[in-house]
Amino acid sequence: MKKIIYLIALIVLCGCKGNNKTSEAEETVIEVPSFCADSAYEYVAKQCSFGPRVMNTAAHDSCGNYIANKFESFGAKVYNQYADSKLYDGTPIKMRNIVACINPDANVHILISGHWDSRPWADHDEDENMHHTPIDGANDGASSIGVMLEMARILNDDLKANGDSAMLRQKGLAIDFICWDAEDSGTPEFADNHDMDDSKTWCLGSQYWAGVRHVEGYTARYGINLDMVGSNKTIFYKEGYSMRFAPALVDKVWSTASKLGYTNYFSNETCGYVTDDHVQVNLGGIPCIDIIGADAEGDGFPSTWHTMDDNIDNINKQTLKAIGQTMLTVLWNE
Ligand code: AHN
Ligand code: ZN
Repeated sequence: MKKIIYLIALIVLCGCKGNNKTSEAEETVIEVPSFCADSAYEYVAKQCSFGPRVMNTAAHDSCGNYIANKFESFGAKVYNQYADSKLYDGTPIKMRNIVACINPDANVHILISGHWDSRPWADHDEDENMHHTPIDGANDGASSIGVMLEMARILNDDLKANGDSAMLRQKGLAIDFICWDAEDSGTPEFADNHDMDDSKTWCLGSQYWAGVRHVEGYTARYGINLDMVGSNKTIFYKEGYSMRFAPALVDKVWSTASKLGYTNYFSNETCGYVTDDHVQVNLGGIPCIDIIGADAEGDGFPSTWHTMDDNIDNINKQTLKAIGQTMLTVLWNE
């Protein structure tokens, strides 16, 4: 397997007088597996093939089963959190958070998350006739899960192939991949009351989880939430709540990306505060950042955001690679 060699420490100087060895070089080379963007892309396409993942639909239920089964096929212990909630207008919804844990018996847990639902309304589409039509959410939803599935595949391969020297066993780490439901349920732009403070209408799955964990007493060292990590022409700014709650983790991720050469994706500029699932994880007491795609050529979210164009045609493998390789490198250097 092709490995990426990542040099973390180079030189340790020894300046003892009277020692004719005036310097000593010490190298630590960490080999990080290669993230396969083709594989992640297939997982994104597969999720989209079910149709929009809108709560209370057959497509949603089938795709939920696909995601849970796929994680299980990668050796994960899967927890399902089923819960009832309500949309902004009172419509009852059935939610399912899917938590997939790799190497579950380890002492220290790290949480990686993203939402798997897709927006029920293309309310940002330029064609007003589409505003009530659900979207595929290839980027907004499926991309994060695609990256997480590929990470799980690689972590499981490492556990199977490398015994006690597998990365997670060496470090005593468990990775919990949490797939949030009902993130994109927030009050649509066409609703009469969309101007009021509607932050509580988004992120319903993670709000539920912040109150009731999948395992009682669950905690993690930190969390990284992924959102819209697969589109063309995208850029990742340092997000406001992430900087407030976990600035050192933001630095760790962004400097890892920079060492890998992904400075065109990971900008050192900050952006505003985004209401997203990481906020709920932070409120639940676990420091968590959000890696959320923005439009590299304009202001705000990617141009396909909450439009009918958020489909598989606008998914970019290089973007998936930049995120996936950065994530693996962060874990392998934990
Ligand atoms: C708000 O627009 C309030 N939050 C954006 C979070 C989001 C929506 N991420 C993806 N879709
Ligand atoms: Zn969205």
